[in-house]
Amino acid sequence: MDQSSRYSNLSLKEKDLIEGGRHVLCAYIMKPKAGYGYLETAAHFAAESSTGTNVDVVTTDDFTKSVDALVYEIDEAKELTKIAYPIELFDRNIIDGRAMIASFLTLTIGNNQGMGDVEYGKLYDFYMPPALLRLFDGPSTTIADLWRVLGRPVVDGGFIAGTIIKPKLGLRPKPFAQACYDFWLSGDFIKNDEPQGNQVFAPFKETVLAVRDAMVEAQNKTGQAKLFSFNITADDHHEMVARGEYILENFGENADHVAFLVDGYVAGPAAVTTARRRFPKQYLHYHRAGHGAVTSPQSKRGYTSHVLCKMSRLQGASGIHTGTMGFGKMEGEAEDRNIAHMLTQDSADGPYYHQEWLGLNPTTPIISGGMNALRMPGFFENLGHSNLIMTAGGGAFGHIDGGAAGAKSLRQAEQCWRAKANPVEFARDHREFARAFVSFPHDADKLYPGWRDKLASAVE
Ligand code: CAP
Ligand code: MG
Repeated sequence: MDQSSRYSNLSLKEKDLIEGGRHVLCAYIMKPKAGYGYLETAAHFAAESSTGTNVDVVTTDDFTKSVDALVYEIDEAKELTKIAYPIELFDRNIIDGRAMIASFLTLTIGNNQGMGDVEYGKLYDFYMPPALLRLFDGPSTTIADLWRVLGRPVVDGGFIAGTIIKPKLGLRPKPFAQACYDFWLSGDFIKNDEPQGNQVFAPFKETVLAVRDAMVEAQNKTGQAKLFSFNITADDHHEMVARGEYILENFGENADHVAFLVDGYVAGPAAVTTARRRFPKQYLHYHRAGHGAVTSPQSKRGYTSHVLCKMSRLQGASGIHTGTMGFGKMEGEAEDRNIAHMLTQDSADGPYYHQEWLGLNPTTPIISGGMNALRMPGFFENLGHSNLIMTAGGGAFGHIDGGAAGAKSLRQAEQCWRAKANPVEFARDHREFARAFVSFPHDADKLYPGWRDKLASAVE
């Protein structure tokens, strides 16, 4: 059945839809299966994403039609479909009238993902009008709160040097806390790796207490504040709350040095909002493990990393992993810096839509995945600033002189970029940075050919 007469209106102008402020706009790359017309399939896609199904139903009335999603632009050659969703379609809480990402996903990227006439459809960008944007929680705690704890300026407070305790799993509480202490001798921020929680060999409560003690020790030793991001992810929100409360009770005066990490892709939007609403004073660290299944450029379904990050700011993540923009081990490219800009700026351009955030708090880009000191100068050069959290697990604990030296090497690498220094020259009088060259020789050869001769004595 061709539904294009009802679910498309190609005379609608995007500018007018934005000025009207009553629609969420979505840009998809969509391809029909062989034998199906482009507009016809796009209209079916819009129907299934809003008021319709594959046949007319007798219960439809005039009001129903006023909330149809409409295809307003197509470009078959580019496989581009743009759809306008009336904001009335999106579910609101009965407790406070607020909007939710679960509903946004169910509509814009729900049943349309499995339709028989669609080869693929992937959400590349969306525009959120002010009337709906203001109903999202947004972040309540930001990097400025972490900078305040660290005793830094709350604007442009600079680079937060972080790590992930490695090995990913398999440390008992004592060696785990010892690794924390070592890194904290020079670093600022440590996070649980995404699968770490309450394993039998590292019981949660025992580990929390050991980390607490290590933090106190490291703070006493260095005279500096230290930060830890605890994984509180669970299927059951009571479990998440129990973990969060246990941490806060036991950290006492250092409770504001603690962030809560949520595996927000696998545990879903409900887990993110549980943390956002139940612990609004804690920095909410969104780890996105698993996202590649839908966001990878190789995946033709789902949505992109840009979309994931934008949703996380609406939901209220204080920080989210944004990838390493091609400088680390995970998929990504230099242009992904635009994702970071969308998270931090009040007015930013996405691939298809400009977004005004209307003063909604920013979300920190958390840079992670195969980073080490050698890869950092290039990374910062590409992004243009270092007001962010970077976590380097292998990059810190893979340093041949251990976690403390690894942490120092990360800090030095950022200083090298800020000083606009040549990294090989800089390494001559920054020992931990120099020793990163011998720790990661494969990277060193690739990024700084000729370093072996120039640094021969500095790296001994
Ligand atoms: C990094 C990491 C992070 C990834 C996730 C890991 O460790 O802890 O989970 O950064 O990817 O387990 O791989 P390394 P993303 O520093 O040792 O690589 O940040 O892209 O979501
Ligand atoms: Mg990890």
